[in-house]
Amino acid sequence: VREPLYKQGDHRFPTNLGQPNSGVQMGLEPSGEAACLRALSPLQVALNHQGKENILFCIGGDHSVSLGTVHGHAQVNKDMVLLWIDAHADCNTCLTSGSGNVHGMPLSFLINELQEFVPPDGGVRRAAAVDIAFIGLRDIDPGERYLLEKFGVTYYGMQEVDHLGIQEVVRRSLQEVNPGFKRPIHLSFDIDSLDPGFAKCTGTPCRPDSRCAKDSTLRRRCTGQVNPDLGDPAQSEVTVNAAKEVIRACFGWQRAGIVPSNYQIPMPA
Ligand code: NNH
Ligand code: MN
Ligand code: MN
Ligand code: MN
Repeated sequence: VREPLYKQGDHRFPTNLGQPNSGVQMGLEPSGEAACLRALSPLQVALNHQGKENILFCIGGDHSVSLGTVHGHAQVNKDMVLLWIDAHADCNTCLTSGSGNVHGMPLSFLINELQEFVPPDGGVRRAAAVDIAFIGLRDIDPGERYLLEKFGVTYYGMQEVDHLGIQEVVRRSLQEVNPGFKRPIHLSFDIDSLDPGFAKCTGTPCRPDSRCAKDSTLRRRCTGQVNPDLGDPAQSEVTVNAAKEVIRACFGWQRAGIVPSNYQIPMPA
């Protein structure tokens, strides 16, 4: 838990994560499906103790870790909204999943409206379908597509990102799930939302243009998020660097650099 480097309302940081009690979760490394249980209580404790302006950042994996982080965050901030940045929709139920991988299912347990389709889960806190926006989707399974349409979930695929630009897509997403930008945001970021040119070492890489749509069915059986075992050392370094860039961006880092608050231009003598 640490203070964000940017100011609230900073127009250069359109996700507005600077608002109180927001959290970011990033799926990393192939540690497996039980990780969600370990994420649960620390996240909740940290959110209970953090100052109003802080962001909680959780790195864990695989992406089923979100089951714990979303539950923990929603328990503390019931009005939380959820941004899901991912190539995949991760809302397969145990019965619609073709792979059986839990990291393709976490949202089936976390969306209120889907509860009749999944086994009882012992009281996980959830979000309503209208409180979720997906960004970056490009490989949605048939059952997932059905559920997204049935419950009117907001989603923007890569076509919209290409056409409108990521900033406009984020702005529209937040406008839909969080009009007025008053509610805390939980950002769940899957490394496979990135172009595999920057993040190859993940279980289900998926090129962001539409030509790739079916590629990943071949790789469907892999699990894992940033997984250095899946590429050569050079690819692994590129992937880890991309992950680090995303993490730094969550705390206000920009390629343009940040103007230090008390900066004064050195004057010649
Ligand atoms: N939709 C597929 C499945 O259910 C792939 C999910 N893989 C992911 N999701 N990496 O982020 O198995
Ligand atoms: Mn994914
Ligand atoms: Mn995912
Ligand atoms: Mn994934």
